[in-house]
Amino acid sequence: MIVDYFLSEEQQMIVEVARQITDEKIIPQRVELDEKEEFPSEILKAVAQADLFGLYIPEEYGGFGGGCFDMVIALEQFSRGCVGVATSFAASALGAYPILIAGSDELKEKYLPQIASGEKLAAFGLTEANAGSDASGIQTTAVLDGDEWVLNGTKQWITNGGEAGIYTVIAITDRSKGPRGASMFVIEATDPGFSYGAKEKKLGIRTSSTRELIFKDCRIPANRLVGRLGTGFFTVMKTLDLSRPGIASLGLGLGQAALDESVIYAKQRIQFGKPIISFQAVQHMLADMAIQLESSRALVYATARYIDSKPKDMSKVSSMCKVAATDMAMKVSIDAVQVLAGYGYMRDYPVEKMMRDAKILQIYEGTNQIQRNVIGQALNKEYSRS
Ligand code: COS
Repeated sequence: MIVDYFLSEEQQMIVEVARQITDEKIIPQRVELDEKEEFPSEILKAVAQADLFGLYIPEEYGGFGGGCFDMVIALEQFSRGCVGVATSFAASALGAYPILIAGSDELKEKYLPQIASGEKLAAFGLTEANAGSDASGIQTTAVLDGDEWVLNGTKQWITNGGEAGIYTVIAITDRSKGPRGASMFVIEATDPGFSYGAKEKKLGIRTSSTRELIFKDCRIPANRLVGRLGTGFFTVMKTLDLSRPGIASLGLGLGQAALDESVIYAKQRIQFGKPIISFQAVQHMLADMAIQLESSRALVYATARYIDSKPKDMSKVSSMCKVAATDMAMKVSIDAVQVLAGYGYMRDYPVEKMMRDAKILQIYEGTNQIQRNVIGQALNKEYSRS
């Protein structure tokens, strides 16, 4: 029994719908999707039919009109089944956020309904070969030529690459202006001069698609600029503030699944004539897993609700919940493999996949070291004010 977080009726419904998709579609297919490294198209169709792609999109653009908390509780369910599937869903929101945060009415009207209905997936293009943690070190350029922007460069490790129809991509528009010299654009999959690299082979989340986005004189209309010229870096930072609690919730679902598997196994596994759950060494491991999981859940839920109150600055709290829940997921999934021991190491049980999948949570959307920098710098600022 987990703590009651007093969800509204609507929120309980979101959990229920996402839980059903997870139990009926994701869990039965996750091993095969992982082994074949196959994109979960059929599952995402079911998510679209259940109207969950529009959870965070305003009703005027065909969405449900919810917010960060609604995304968190849906993502938590999906990642209980498979973080790879949940990542494909979350990455569409990540790609849509820049349009939502900074896009013109025209861009919102054109793209958000397609994303809300699940007709098209979105993706977010920031990372490059030499710009990961150092997000402002990107090299991709966009130059205005008449009434078109011309993009050149390569984005790396882009989730939903090759599967999405809509991409929000940051490029340098004036190198001399530092962080104020980058701008955000919407790219469509069919734009001339836009292509993809090969699908990457990954340690975990193998069902998700990760590819390079390659721009060779890619021409797009001038009105695909998202927000004002030179505001791209700021839009990226605000996007990540909004999306990181979603990554935290992937940690919650994975942590819950790892704990569930561990307790069920420990009750069944007999050694020295008793179920291993009766041994204190195992009980203490399970207790620590449960404590870490529930404290992370409390922090992530509180943070998501706070973010929905639209505070002026949310970087610190967003990073805090990302670190807490994803470090927890890594620890809890490693411990789950330990509780299941020899069986846990075999692919017949799901915990080895959970351990492989957990690792990316500490890396993508900003490594947990970068999150600690953000938190540390925010503390430094807060305490200089008082
Ligand atoms: N919201 C609004 N503005 C922000 C912001 C935020 N969350 N974070 C930074 N800014 C602003 C700063 O205030 C600064 O503006 P001023 O010049 O007016 O003060 C500007 O942006 C530059 O900020 P800063 O100097 O802190 O930028 P840095 O280049 O030092 O980088 C980090 C900051 C490391 C935090 C950033 O590069 C980052 O988040 N990196 C990780 C990126 C990431 O998540 N990559 C994973 C791939 S994305 S899936």
